[in-house]
Amino acid sequence: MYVNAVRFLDDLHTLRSFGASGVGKGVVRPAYSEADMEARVWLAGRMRDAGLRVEMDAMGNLFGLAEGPSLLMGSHSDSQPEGGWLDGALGVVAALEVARASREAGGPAISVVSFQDEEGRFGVTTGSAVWSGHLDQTSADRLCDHVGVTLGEAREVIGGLVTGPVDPAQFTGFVELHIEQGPTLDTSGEQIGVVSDIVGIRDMKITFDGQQNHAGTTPMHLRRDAFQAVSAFNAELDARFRNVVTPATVWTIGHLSLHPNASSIVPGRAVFSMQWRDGDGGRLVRMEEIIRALADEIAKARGMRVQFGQMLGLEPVRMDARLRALLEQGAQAVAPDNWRLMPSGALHDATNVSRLMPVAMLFVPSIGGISHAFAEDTDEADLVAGVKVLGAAVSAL
Ligand code: HGY
Ligand code: MN
Ligand code: MN
Repeated sequence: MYVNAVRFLDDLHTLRSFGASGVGKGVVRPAYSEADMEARVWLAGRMRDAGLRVEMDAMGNLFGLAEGPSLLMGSHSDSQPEGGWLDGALGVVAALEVARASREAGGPAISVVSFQDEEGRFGVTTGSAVWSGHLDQTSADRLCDHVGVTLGEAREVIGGLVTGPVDPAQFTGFVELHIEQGPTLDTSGEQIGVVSDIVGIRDMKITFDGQQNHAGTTPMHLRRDAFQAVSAFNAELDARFRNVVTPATVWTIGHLSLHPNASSIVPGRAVFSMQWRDGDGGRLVRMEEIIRALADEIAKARGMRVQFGQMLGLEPVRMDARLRALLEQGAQAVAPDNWRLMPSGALHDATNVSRLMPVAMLFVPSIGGISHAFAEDTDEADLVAGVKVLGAAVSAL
């Protein structure tokens, strides 16, 4: 099979033009934004050019389908509010190239997917969560982004493009190429990572309600300042986790909104995102207990109310042994003794898809280990190597 590196890189750079941030190679292409929808329309055209039948489900997951049973490949083309050009996009465009190359070589049938809202404007990997049955459409539609728009409202923009549900039974498996998004391969100098497992995740909003008041006249000892509660919670959390977490466990408060967010007002309400990830589902549960107990304790001590939002999450998953072995053989052929087996600390659509069929994943290095930032990048030789490994694996099917 001949993987066309020029055609692949050309498509990848064209996809970057949708929502280009103007800062480095970054993109701003959140789910259902104008840039995201324009990118999906362009991708649909490239799928048709590749001889694939285009379908879009009600979530906006975009499929390019081969005839008959096929191997599904792809990832997502939505981005974080500030995202890199490769997170998700690489896997989608690589899948497109492998589908074309395999067809030209008379190889196995390959279908392509770009899932919607992998980056969780509304939750955690929302598009593939609904497609896989992990989340029902009605519950998904009620999820809100950080400014109060519901998914149900946001997905109205896809109206005319929807063709209907896409039956997973036609796919024999799913393979996703992605950038590593961490420092492991860049530090070791290895070109390819074959994924062993994907970590599990929990994500919920926490709200402290105190008392909004005047910032000049309210004595410090009488304040019920919601930001002070968040600050105390954050300062204490690491110590409470100490005997539970490992060096591989991560936790993040990435979004905080204060009400009414004004210099001269003691904030009465603080809403923040609490997210934690680990490869051990039991540890995720213990961390949740600690989080809830600490937030309750802080609210009580400060005369506040605490509310916990809907718990979103995915369990850790193991990659399929057979598909993984094919990727390992491909890695050894393309980058002899210059690849490794490794877990994924980032979440991926493959986690949801593993409910439906065997899945496997492949990584290429991220320069400086940077991702979810405009500065995200990968050497083009490494990007092409990743596509070649996919090509080799498909040839060996
Ligand atoms: O956050 C994640 O791991 C993924 O990029 N959505
Ligand atoms: Mn991604
Ligand atoms: Mn991402």
